[in-house]
Amino acid sequence: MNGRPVIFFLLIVGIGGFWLYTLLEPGSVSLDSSPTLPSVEIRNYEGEDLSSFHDFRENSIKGPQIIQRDNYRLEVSGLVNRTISFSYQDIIEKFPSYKKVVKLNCVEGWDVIILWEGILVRDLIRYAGVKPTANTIIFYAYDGYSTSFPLSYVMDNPIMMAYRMNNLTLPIERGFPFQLVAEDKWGYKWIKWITRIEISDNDKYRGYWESRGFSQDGDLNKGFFD
Ligand SMILES: Nc1nc2c(c(=O)[nH]1)N[C@H]1C(S)=C(S)[C@@H](COP(=O)(O)O)O[C@H]1N2
Ligand SMILES: [Mo]
Repeated sequence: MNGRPVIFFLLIVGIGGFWLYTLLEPGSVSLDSSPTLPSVEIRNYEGEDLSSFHDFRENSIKGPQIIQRDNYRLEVSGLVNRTISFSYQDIIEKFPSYKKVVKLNCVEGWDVIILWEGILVRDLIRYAGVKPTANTIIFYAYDGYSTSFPLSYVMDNPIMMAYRMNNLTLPIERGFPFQLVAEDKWGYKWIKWITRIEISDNDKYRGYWESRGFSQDGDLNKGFFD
């Protein structure tokens, strides 16, 4: 008997078997899936040294708040043309994202320099549309915290609502899903765990620390008492 067909057969089985092995073997590389690797915190951005998210002192009024990403809604209401209720994904997909290194200064005397990434508050507000009598923006959080600003502060400046810091999704203690990056303002204006934004004509509204004696405008270049 001619041995060549047998050798040929064995060769085909061998190659086919090896091919199947590479497909099924657990360590094999499959090209159609792209597993997500955990992000790493960055500590330098364009030559500038950054603080770590561990460098914050956690002293929130009720401790870290756990917000489930899938149940989360952000409401924008009050003196708007249309009330908004967005999911986490809606916000991230609908609005352009921006990055900036900004320092947070707490009245307790510590500060942190962080690369923030988020959407602009004014993009959100423009989407809702503002009624002519509005002059104030009030932010409310999951822990009952609140703070407010003249509407012009967020409309005339590129003020961010951050969902990432130092290349990480905002950690729970840092305000997941959103923290306001209230540039040029004391830390107590940087509200975390934002759940609702109200457009208002009540320029006398005072938030959590403001109603306990801290300055209403919270400007860094002034003292923190009125
Ligand atoms: N919802 C909420 N946001 C908050 C606070 C808070 O207690 N609750 N504390 C504020 C204060 S006083 C500071 S300095 C900054 C940063 O605080 P952290 O170090 O606790 O993150 O968050 C601000 N945002
Ligand atoms: Mo603070």
